[in-house]
Amino acid sequence: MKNNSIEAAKKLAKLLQENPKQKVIFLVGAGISTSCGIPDFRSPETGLYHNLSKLNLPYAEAVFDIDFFEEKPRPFYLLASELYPGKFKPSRFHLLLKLFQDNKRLQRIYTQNIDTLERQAGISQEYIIEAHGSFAENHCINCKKIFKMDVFKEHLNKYQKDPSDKNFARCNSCNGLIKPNIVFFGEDLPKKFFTTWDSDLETMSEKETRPIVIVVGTSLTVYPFANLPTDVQKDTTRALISREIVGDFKVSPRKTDIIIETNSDDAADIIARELGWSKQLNNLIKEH
Ligand code: CNA
Repeated sequence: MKNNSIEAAKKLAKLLQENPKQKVIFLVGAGISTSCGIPDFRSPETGLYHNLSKLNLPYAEAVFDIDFFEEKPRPFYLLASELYPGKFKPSRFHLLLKLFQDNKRLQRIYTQNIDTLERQAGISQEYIIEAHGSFAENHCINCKKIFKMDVFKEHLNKYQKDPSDKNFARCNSCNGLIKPNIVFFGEDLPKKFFTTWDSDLETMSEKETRPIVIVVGTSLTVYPFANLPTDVQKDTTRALISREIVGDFKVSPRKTDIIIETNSDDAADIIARELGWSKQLNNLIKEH
């Protein structure tokens, strides 16, 4: 880890120590889960988009296109089998998030991830906004009927045993395809995402309630999520923990931005150490 990143991580921790009542809003993406063995989308060579190229998709994002899914559901089944919750453990960074909750410093986590690892780390649902939904529930893309998690999971299990199986999960009312409630391109984000962000933005206008906003492991390329760091009021400190400088941190950097250009787990270790949470972090790692 480069010296300036270590210094930046220490600076962030110092800010948190000097303002013990200040809470944190995290905006996170696939990068916080790569160390768990879940590939992100866009990292060269290892990212899912790179690996999906073997499926002859017209373009990589087609796997999340509702019209394409209706015509060819199979690529999404392949992607779902790579990401499906249950087979992965939270990373050190997820466990640091849990410590922010335990130490009463967590205001919110907005996650683009669909792996539910924030929940598995033990973070309470009231703090988590799953901006792009999750696999927890399904619906028919035709008549919108709701189905439980298992309905899609059963078909996914069959697909994993025999990828040539042509039976996809279908609605028992209209025979439409059943899809998990994860947000595809062109679909609306959950209402809660917008209403909660509006109320979190309000907390930024008062000095006493102003949080710090920390963006972690996202390429900031998927909208409207990518707009959140831009929305953050100028008086509010923003930090970025990532392998690369992205989005508004690159296009419109602010003097007060704290840039920690490194792996999220390495940053987690330094922040935990500086805040005196290393023992708690190690205990959580042992528990998981
Ligand atoms: P992305 O576009 O793949 O970007 C990931 C970013 O994280 C890149 O900038 C990487 O350089 C960076 N990065 C990768 N590993 C690390 C690391 N260890 N530490 C720090 N930074 C790292 O992913 P986004 O989240 O920005 O894109 C949004 C998509 C990805 C959402 O719609 C998700 O549903 C989707 N996605 C989710 C998962 C998951 O649930 N784990 C996995 C893959 C994709």
